[in-house]
Amino acid sequence: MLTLYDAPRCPYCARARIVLAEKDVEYEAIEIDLADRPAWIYEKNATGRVPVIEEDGWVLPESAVIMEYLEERYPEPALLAADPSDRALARLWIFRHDGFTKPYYALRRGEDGALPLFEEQLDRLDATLEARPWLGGAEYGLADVAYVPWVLRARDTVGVPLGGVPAVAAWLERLLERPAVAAEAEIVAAL
Ligand SMILES: N[C@@H](CCC(=O)N[C@@H](CS)C(=O)NCC(=O)O)C(=O)O
Repeated sequence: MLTLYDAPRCPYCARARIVLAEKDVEYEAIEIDLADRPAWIYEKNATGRVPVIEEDGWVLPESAVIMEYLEERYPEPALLAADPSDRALARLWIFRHDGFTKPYYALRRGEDGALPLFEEQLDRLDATLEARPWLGGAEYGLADVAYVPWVLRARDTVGVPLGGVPAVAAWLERLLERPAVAAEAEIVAAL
Protein backbone atom coordinates (compact mmCIF):
# COMPACT_ATOMS: atom_id res chain seq x y z
CA MET A 1 0.00 0.00 0.00
CA LEU A 2 1.32 3.42 -0.94
CA THR A 3 1.52 6.08 1.78
CA LEU A 4 1.25 9.80 1.11
CA TYR A 5 2.59 12.18 3.75
CA ASP A 6 0.16 14.91 3.13
CA ALA A 7 -1.21 18.28 4.20
CA PRO A 8 -4.63 19.42 2.94
CA ARG A 9 -3.58 23.05 2.51
CA CYS A 10 -0.45 22.16 0.53
CA PRO A 11 -0.80 22.67 -3.24
CA TYR A 12 2.27 20.51 -3.88
CA CYS A 13 0.51 17.67 -2.03
CA ALA A 14 -2.55 18.41 -4.18
CA ARG A 15 -0.53 17.44 -7.24
CA ALA A 16 0.07 14.00 -5.74
CA ARG A 17 -3.54 13.68 -4.54
CA ILE A 18 -4.91 14.50 -8.00
CA VAL A 19 -2.60 12.09 -9.84
CA LEU A 20 -3.38 9.29 -7.35
CA ALA A 21 -7.11 9.93 -7.77
CA GLU A 22 -6.88 10.03 -11.58
CA LYS A 23 -5.11 6.69 -11.55
CA ASP A 24 -7.46 5.28 -8.91
CA VAL A 25 -4.53 4.21 -6.71
CA GLU A 26 -5.48 3.19 -3.21
CA TYR A 27 -3.29 4.88 -0.62
CA GLU A 28 -3.03 5.80 3.01
CA ALA A 29 -2.72 9.52 3.74
CA ILE A 30 -0.79 10.54 6.84
CA GLU A 31 -1.49 14.16 7.63
CA ILE A 32 1.50 16.24 8.68
CA ASP A 33 0.91 19.32 10.81
CA LEU A 34 2.99 21.89 8.95
CA ALA A 35 3.00 24.20 11.98
CA ASP A 36 4.47 21.47 14.17
CA ARG A 37 6.14 18.94 11.93
CA PRO A 38 7.19 15.65 13.51
CA ALA A 39 10.96 15.17 13.69
CA TRP A 40 10.67 11.88 11.78
CA ILE A 41 9.53 13.61 8.60
CA TYR A 42 13.18 14.73 8.14
CA GLU A 43 14.13 11.07 7.89
CA LYS A 44 11.75 10.77 4.94
CA ASN A 45 12.73 14.09 3.36
CA ALA A 46 15.81 16.08 4.42
CA THR A 47 13.96 19.36 3.76
CA GLY A 48 11.11 18.31 6.08
CA ARG A 49 8.59 19.19 3.38
CA VAL A 50 5.56 17.39 2.06
CA PRO A 51 4.49 15.68 -0.12
CA VAL A 52 6.46 12.50 0.37
CA ILE A 53 5.30 9.12 -0.83
CA GLU A 54 6.42 5.78 0.53
CA GLU A 55 6.00 2.35 -0.99
CA ASP A 56 7.40 -0.75 0.71
CA GLY A 57 9.88 1.34 2.70
CA TRP A 58 11.06 3.29 -0.35
CA VAL A 59 10.50 7.02 -0.01
CA LEU A 60 10.23 9.79 -2.58
CA PRO A 61 9.84 13.55 -1.99
CA GLU A 62 9.29 16.41 -4.49
CA SER A 63 5.90 16.75 -6.12
CA ALA A 64 7.15 17.04 -9.72
CA VAL A 65 9.22 13.87 -9.36
CA ILE A 66 6.36 12.12 -7.54
CA MET A 67 4.00 12.92 -10.43
CA GLU A 68 6.45 11.46 -12.96
CA TYR A 69 7.04 8.41 -10.76
CA LEU A 70 3.30 7.76 -10.43
CA GLU A 71 2.91 8.16 -14.19
CA GLU A 72 5.49 5.42 -14.78
CA ARG A 73 4.46 3.17 -11.89
CA TYR A 74 0.74 3.40 -12.72
CA PRO A 75 0.66 4.12 -16.45
CA GLU A 76 -3.13 3.95 -16.86
CA PRO A 77 -4.78 6.30 -17.55
CA ALA A 78 -1.86 8.12 -19.14
CA LEU A 79 -1.28 11.70 -17.99
CA LEU A 80 1.57 12.36 -20.39
CA ALA A 81 0.80 12.45 -24.11
CA ALA A 82 2.15 9.81 -26.48
CA ASP A 83 3.72 12.48 -28.67
CA PRO A 84 7.28 13.34 -27.50
CA SER A 85 6.91 17.05 -28.25
CA ASP A 86 3.71 17.29 -26.18
CA ARG A 87 5.45 15.40 -23.36
CA ALA A 88 8.35 17.83 -23.51
CA LEU A 89 5.98 20.80 -23.44
CA ALA A 90 4.21 19.44 -20.35
CA ARG A 91 7.58 18.95 -18.64
CA LEU A 92 8.64 22.48 -19.58
CA TRP A 93 5.56 23.93 -17.85
CA ILE A 94 6.31 21.88 -14.77
CA PHE A 95 10.02 22.82 -14.83
CA ARG A 96 9.20 26.53 -14.98
CA HIS A 97 6.51 26.39 -12.35
CA ASP A 98 8.36 28.70 -9.95
CA GLY A 99 7.64 31.63 -12.25
CA PHE A 100 3.96 31.13 -11.45
CA THR A 101 4.16 30.22 -7.78
CA LYS A 102 6.60 32.91 -6.63
CA PRO A 103 4.15 35.78 -7.37
CA TYR A 104 1.35 33.65 -5.86
CA TYR A 105 3.22 33.30 -2.57
CA ALA A 106 4.17 36.99 -2.63
CA LEU A 107 0.46 37.74 -2.95
CA ARG A 108 -0.34 35.38 -0.07
CA ARG A 109 2.23 37.23 2.05
CA GLY A 110 0.51 40.51 1.16
CA GLU A 111 3.59 41.98 -0.53
CA ASP A 112 3.15 45.30 -2.33
CA GLY A 113 2.88 44.94 -6.10
CA ALA A 114 2.31 41.18 -5.96
CA LEU A 115 -1.18 41.19 -7.52
CA PRO A 116 -0.14 42.64 -10.91
CA LEU A 117 2.79 40.23 -11.04
CA PHE A 118 0.49 37.30 -10.36
CA GLU A 119 -2.01 38.63 -12.90
CA GLU A 120 0.80 38.69 -15.47
CA GLN A 121 1.29 34.99 -14.85
CA LEU A 122 -2.44 34.36 -15.21
CA ASP A 123 -2.36 36.30 -18.50
CA ARG A 124 0.43 34.03 -19.68
CA LEU A 125 -1.63 30.96 -18.88
CA ASP A 126 -4.63 32.57 -20.54
CA ALA A 127 -2.74 33.20 -23.79
CA THR A 128 -1.62 29.57 -23.85
CA LEU A 129 -5.08 28.23 -23.09
CA GLU A 130 -6.62 30.36 -25.83
CA ALA A 131 -4.40 28.53 -28.29
CA ARG A 132 -4.86 24.99 -26.97
CA PRO A 133 -7.27 23.31 -24.56
CA TRP A 134 -4.72 22.00 -22.07
CA LEU A 135 -1.36 23.31 -20.95
CA GLY A 136 0.50 20.33 -22.39
CA GLY A 137 -1.30 20.51 -25.74
CA ALA A 138 -4.26 18.54 -27.02
CA GLU A 139 -4.77 16.36 -23.95
CA TYR A 140 -5.30 16.87 -20.24
CA GLY A 141 -2.32 15.76 -18.21
CA LEU A 142 0.44 16.40 -15.70
CA ALA A 143 1.02 20.05 -16.69
CA ASP A 144 -2.60 20.86 -15.85
CA VAL A 145 -2.36 18.93 -12.58
CA ALA A 146 0.83 20.83 -11.76
CA TYR A 147 -0.83 24.27 -12.02
CA VAL A 148 -4.46 23.81 -11.02
CA PRO A 149 -3.85 23.63 -7.22
CA TRP A 150 -2.56 27.21 -7.23
CA VAL A 151 -5.21 28.55 -9.59
CA LEU A 152 -7.92 26.99 -7.45
CA ARG A 153 -6.44 28.44 -4.25
CA ALA A 154 -5.91 31.83 -5.90
CA ARG A 155 -9.60 31.95 -6.84
CA ASP A 156 -11.15 30.35 -3.78
CA THR A 157 -8.90 31.28 -0.86
CA VAL A 158 -7.07 34.43 -1.98
CA GLY A 159 -10.05 35.84 -3.91
CA VAL A 160 -8.33 36.53 -7.23
CA PRO A 161 -11.09 36.98 -9.85
CA LEU A 162 -10.68 35.04 -13.09
CA GLY A 163 -13.05 37.26 -15.10
CA GLY A 164 -10.15 38.89 -16.97
CA VAL A 165 -8.67 35.55 -17.99
CA PRO A 166 -11.60 33.73 -19.64
CA ALA A 167 -9.53 30.91 -21.10
CA VAL A 168 -8.14 30.15 -17.62
CA ALA A 169 -11.66 30.29 -16.14
CA ALA A 170 -12.97 27.91 -18.84
CA TRP A 171 -9.98 25.57 -18.32
CA LEU A 172 -10.68 25.51 -14.58
CA GLU A 173 -14.36 24.70 -15.20
CA ARG A 174 -13.34 21.83 -17.52
CA LEU A 175 -10.91 20.59 -14.88
CA LEU A 176 -13.59 20.73 -12.18
CA GLU A 177 -15.67 18.29 -14.23
CA ARG A 178 -13.02 15.68 -13.39
CA PRO A 179 -13.76 13.93 -10.07
CA ALA A 180 -10.04 14.06 -9.12
CA VAL A 181 -9.98 17.86 -9.40
CA ALA A 182 -13.48 18.31 -7.94
CA ALA A 183 -12.29 16.40 -4.84
CA GLU A 184 -9.41 18.86 -4.52
CA ALA A 185 -11.84 21.78 -4.79
CA GLU A 186 -13.72 20.29 -1.83
CA ILE A 187 -10.49 20.13 0.18
CA VAL A 188 -9.82 23.79 -0.66
CA ALA A 189 -13.38 24.76 0.32
CA ALA A 190 -12.86 23.15 3.72
CA LEU A 191 -9.55 24.96 4.46
N1 LIG B 1 9.58 21.49 -3.93
C1 LIG B 1 8.66 20.85 -3.03
C2 LIG B 1 7.94 21.92 -2.24
C3 LIG B 1 7.03 21.31 -1.18
C4 LIG B 1 6.61 22.36 -0.14
O1 LIG B 1 7.08 23.51 -0.16
N2 LIG B 1 5.72 21.94 0.74
C5 LIG B 1 5.32 22.81 1.83
C6 LIG B 1 3.84 22.72 2.13
S1 LIG B 1 2.90 23.37 0.79
C7 LIG B 1 6.03 22.41 3.09
O2 LIG B 1 6.18 21.24 3.37
N3 LIG B 1 6.41 23.41 3.85
C8 LIG B 1 7.07 23.23 5.10
C9 LIG B 1 8.31 24.07 5.16
O3 LIG B 1 8.65 24.74 4.20
O4 LIG B 1 8.94 24.03 6.17
C10 LIG B 1 7.70 19.97 -3.81
O5 LIG B 1 7.44 20.28 -5.00
O6 LIG B 1 7.22 18.95 -3.28
